[in-house]
Amino acid sequence: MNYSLFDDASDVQPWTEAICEGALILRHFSIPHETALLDGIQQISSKHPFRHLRTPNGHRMSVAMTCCGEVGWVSDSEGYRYSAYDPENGEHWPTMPDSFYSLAVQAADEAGFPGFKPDSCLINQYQERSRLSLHQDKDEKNLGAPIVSFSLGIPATFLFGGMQRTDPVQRYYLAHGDVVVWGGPARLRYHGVALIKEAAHPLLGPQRINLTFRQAT
Ligand SMILES: O=C(O)CCC(=O)C(=O)O
Ligand SMILES: [Mn+2]
Repeated sequence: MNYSLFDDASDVQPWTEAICEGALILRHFSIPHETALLDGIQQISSKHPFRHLRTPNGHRMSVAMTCCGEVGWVSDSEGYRYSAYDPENGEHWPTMPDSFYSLAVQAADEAGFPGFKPDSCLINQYQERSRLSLHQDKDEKNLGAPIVSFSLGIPATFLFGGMQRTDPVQRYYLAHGDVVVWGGPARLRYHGVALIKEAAHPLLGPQRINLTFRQAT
């Protein structure tokens, strides 16, 4: 199926926007590859549907999640962790599609992090009024590797803070096709997503999908 919004997606010009040392946004990066990404998400979520996990203290997350890769990120009353198995059905998470892997490696490389070997991709689904509160990604064993985060669908405001939760937060508009990479001195910066506003995307409808690649094991 051809999902592309552009007559010739290879015409789209990407550009880079710095956030701070170790963090940047690759604008439009994934637009030429949107068909492969959307096909992959469809295949993964048909067998491992998006679900609203509970935080360790019992709150239902407003973002729905699924995963692919060697391990997937899960949360329940026992805490946050990576698991090789989908807790909904006990099956191994699906293999990360080759297209996902190579795009994540390429994005990391362009951001100045060569040799990225993602073994986990968390797929987040946001709808109107979903949000992700400020947090650090610190459940990964390899904090030397960056986080590579793809945005698809309706826009979001990405919140990028400091090393303390109470540090000031910068706000970045993220659109379909944008990729945020943070690593090195920025790897443990607090970040989150502000309340999603009602919108519709021509390919994805009223949702935002975020793919977050990590080197977790
Ligand atoms: O949706 C986003 O842009 C960020 C997602 C995120 O920070 C996470 O899944 O840990
Ligand atoms: Mn995160």
